[in-house]
Formats: sequence, C-alpha cells, structure tokens
Amino acid sequence: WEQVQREVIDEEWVSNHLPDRPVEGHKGTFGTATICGGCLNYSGAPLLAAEGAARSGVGLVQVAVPVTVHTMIAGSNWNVTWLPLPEEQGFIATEAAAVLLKSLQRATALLIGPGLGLETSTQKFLQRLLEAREKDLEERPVGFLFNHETSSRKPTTTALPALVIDADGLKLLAQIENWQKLLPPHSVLTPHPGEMAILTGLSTSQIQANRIETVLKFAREWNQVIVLKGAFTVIAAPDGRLGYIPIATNALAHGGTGDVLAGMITALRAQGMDSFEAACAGAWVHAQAGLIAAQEVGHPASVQATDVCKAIPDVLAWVWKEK
Ligand code: NPW
Ligand code: AMP
Ligand code: MG
Repeated sequence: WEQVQREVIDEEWVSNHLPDRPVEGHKGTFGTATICGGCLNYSGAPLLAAEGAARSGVGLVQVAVPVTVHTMIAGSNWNVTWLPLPEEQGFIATEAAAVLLKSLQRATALLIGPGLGLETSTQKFLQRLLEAREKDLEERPVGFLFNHETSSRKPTTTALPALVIDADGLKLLAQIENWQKLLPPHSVLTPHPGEMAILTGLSTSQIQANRIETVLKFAREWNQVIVLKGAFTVIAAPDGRLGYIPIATNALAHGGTGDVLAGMITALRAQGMDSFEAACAGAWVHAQAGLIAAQEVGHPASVQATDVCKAIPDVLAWVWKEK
C-alpha cells in the first residue's frame, strides 16, 4: 500500500490534465470516438454515450448499433456518423465483429457496452473483437498505431484502439473465458457496484464496504484502469495511482447517467489522454455536471441523463483553459 499515490480530484487537477486545444485544430486533431452498443430494449443508451462524448471535445463520434436500432434512432442526432451492424432480432450479431473492425480505421478510442444486452450472439461478437489481431485483417488501419502503454506485458498486437468497457459490455466480458488475458492492458472498465460484483465474484456489499482496497487490488491484478462508480467514485490504475471524486449527489441516480460518463471518458481517451487521467477527469466533470443539472432543472429529483449532457459545457468552461 506504500506505493499507492492518492489524488483527490478537483478543478485544478482536471484543468492541469486536460489536453491542449490548438485554435487551428481540425476534427482530425481531436480524435474519433466509436460508440458501440444498443439493442431493441436499450436504444437510448448509445445515444446518451454519443452525446456525452460529443460534448467532451472529440472531433468525430461514430455510433455502431444494430441495424433496426439505427433505423429507430438515427434521425435523433444529426451530429454523429453511423455504422449499422448485423443483428439477431435486435441484438448485435456475432458477425458484426468483422464489420466493426473494418470501420475502425479512424477511431482513436472505442466504447463497447451501453445498452448492448446480454444475448449469446453479442457475447461472441465481443469475444471475436477482443481476439482480433492485426495479422488477421486484410488492411492495416491507422488505428493500429495506437500504443496501449504496455508496462508489464508483451506489446499487444490487438486490432483495437484505446478501449473503454461499460454496462452490459462488462457483464458479457465476465462470461468470456480468460477475459483478463484477452483485454488490451490499460483499457478503462467503468463498473457500478453491481457490475463490479459480477466481474470479481464478490458481493455488492463486500465491494461497497472496501471500495478503495477492491479497486486497487483488481486494477493491479487485471492490469486495467477501473472506475468504481457511485457516490464518491474511485478510480485505480495498475501502477497504484488512485483517484477519488469527492462528490455525492442523487442528481445522478437516474437511468442513463452512466452511459453519459462512459462516452465522456471515451472522448478524452480519443484525444490522447492516458487512461487513468481520462477516467479521473471524465468522472469529475460528470459529477459536477450532475450538480449543475440539478440547479438548472430546479431539483436533483428531476434531473435526466440528457440534462447532465447539457451541463457538460458549463463545467468545461471553468476547467478547459487555453494553455
Ligand atoms: P440494487 O438495486 O441496489 O440491489 P443493472 P443497469 C446495482 C442500459 N441502460 N450502489 C443495483 O443494486 C445500460 O447501458 C439503458 C450500489 C442493481 O442490482 C445497460 O446496458 C438506458 N449498487 C443496461 O441498461 C438507461 C448499485 O446494480 C444493479 C449502484 C442495464 O444496466 C438505463 C443495477 O444494474 C441503463 O443505463 C450503486 N451506486 N449502482 C437507456 N435509456 O437505453 C448500481 N447498483 O442490472 O446492471 O442495470 O445499470 O440499468
Ligand atoms: P450507471 O449505474 O451505470 O447508470 O451509472 C450511474 C452514474 O451516476 C455513475 O457515474 C455514478 O457514479 C453516478 N452516481 C449514481 N449515484 C450517485 C451518487 N449518489 N453520487 C454521485 N454519483 C452518483
Ligand atoms: Mg450503466
């Protein structure tokens, strides 16, 4: 535990860690975030993640959803690009892995999970993505140049850009044999306590009783960055860095707010931030946006995830200073 470097995340920390935004930058300068999720029951989740990403500085957002979900939601956001995926009765099908991999040429970060559902075909889709290696693909997309900051393992040859896994993506991951070995190191996992219980085999109450110890232990063991969500979110990196978000507000206790957070962290990763720093900055901005949304709508009880998206620019206006 002596090696643990604790950081209480605040305005100054976030301001110091956000990347430069050159005035002459174009959309390519600020990266592309691909958001993959959605099923017939959860068509809003990928939209919320896309909106969280688009409000967090990324140059381009691409949304990859089952083809029928695309038909339902594409008209509701004019600012993003779309990748309709092969599906099985409204859920992403196994063969969608090849389609998604081909479209990742520009992606600098990929989010998998919001509203994905828990079908077996979608689990196999995730497994195929994680198993994809550069050598398996016909062309070498530029996204392959991504450095996964391998520290203790051999350099990865994964075909994937910087990865964020959330929501049903985490539940499906837990069902894949050897997932700890398949997942590129230094990806960002964003579980709520229920999802963390599924990943670890612990109970939710065991996790809640030892949030900091749990997140540090598994970040090290899995060689991943973990964001353990809920009141006073904690973030741990495999090297012992620990971020603490000193904010509790039930303004965020509404469906879809976690999807927004996952999109925000993906956008910061897409802009080149280190996975731990992107996770801490994203979680702090998200919590502050929850507080502002409560003021804007008049009461925390009435906040919706879309209100949190609308408040992101207010938070960024304090912290994203010209450098
Ligand atoms: P409880 O209730 O206290 O026993 P699920 P989900 C626990 C999509 N969505 N502290 C909680 O425990 C998502 O993206 C789509 C303690 C409960 O058991 C997913 O793909 C939306 N416990 C899918 O729905 C908007 C906590 O976790 C369990 C906790 C399912 O995701 C909604 C609940 O989690 C949603 O985002 C805490 N702070 N937080 C859309 N508009 O399309 C959670 N738990 O069963 O994984 O359900 O999180 O809603
Ligand atoms: P999810 O459960 O995936 O929708 O995520 C919920 C989001 O809201 C996460 O970012 C949580 O950290 C946040 N959240 C939920 N309840 C609270 C709370 N009481 N205080 C602070 N943040 C919260
Ligand atoms: Mg969630």
